[in-house]
Amino acid sequence: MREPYVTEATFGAATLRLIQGNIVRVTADALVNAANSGLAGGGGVDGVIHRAGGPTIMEECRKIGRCPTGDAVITGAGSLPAKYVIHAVAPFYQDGAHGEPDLLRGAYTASLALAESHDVRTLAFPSLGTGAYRYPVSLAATIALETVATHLRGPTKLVEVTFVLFSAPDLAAYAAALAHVFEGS
Ligand code: AR6
Repeated sequence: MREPYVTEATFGAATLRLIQGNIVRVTADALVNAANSGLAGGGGVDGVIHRAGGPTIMEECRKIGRCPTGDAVITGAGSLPAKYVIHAVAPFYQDGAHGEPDLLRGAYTASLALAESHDVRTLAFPSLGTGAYRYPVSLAATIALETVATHLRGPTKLVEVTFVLFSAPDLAAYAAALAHVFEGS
């Protein structure tokens, strides 16, 4: 039997969608970066966002300094077609017994709070934590989608939240998780 596969869900006036692609090719009010707590730049999403957005994003990151794991900070978006970059710090996954679920949830919750306080209407997330930080994608997908769905069920200025998944297997994992999140609603 095929896994249920859902790539779009509506919550009141807001839409949550899943797409496969490169986050810097997405136009949104804010893009979320998969950052580290030193806001020091790196590979993966972080590398691509700083390369595409230019040096002003790093200048702003240096002024902010640090961001604890499980939290997020906001900067401008340089030359990217967005107003803001929200730098969210996922945990490095050890075994799941070191607070990883709460920290991953915190990275999403903090990003959503910054989006609301900056009047963001359209927001794009990558799959935080599931690259260099090795969070298992199906576990991360459930936390990511439950956190965003819970947020969108409450009062929100957001009208569209897009998860930009880099690979087809990651998109499939998120689509299966979204079907389960929706079933439980
Ligand atoms: N667009 C969308 N998703 C992408 C892209 C892209 N252009 N590039 C990679 N991914 P990662 P993390 C996917 O490693 O695990 C950095 O060095 C990737 O396949 O970017 O939170 C930072 O500086 C994976 O599914 O973030 C930190 O030190 C997901 O995005 C550390 O890595 C996240 O992978 C953060 O690690």
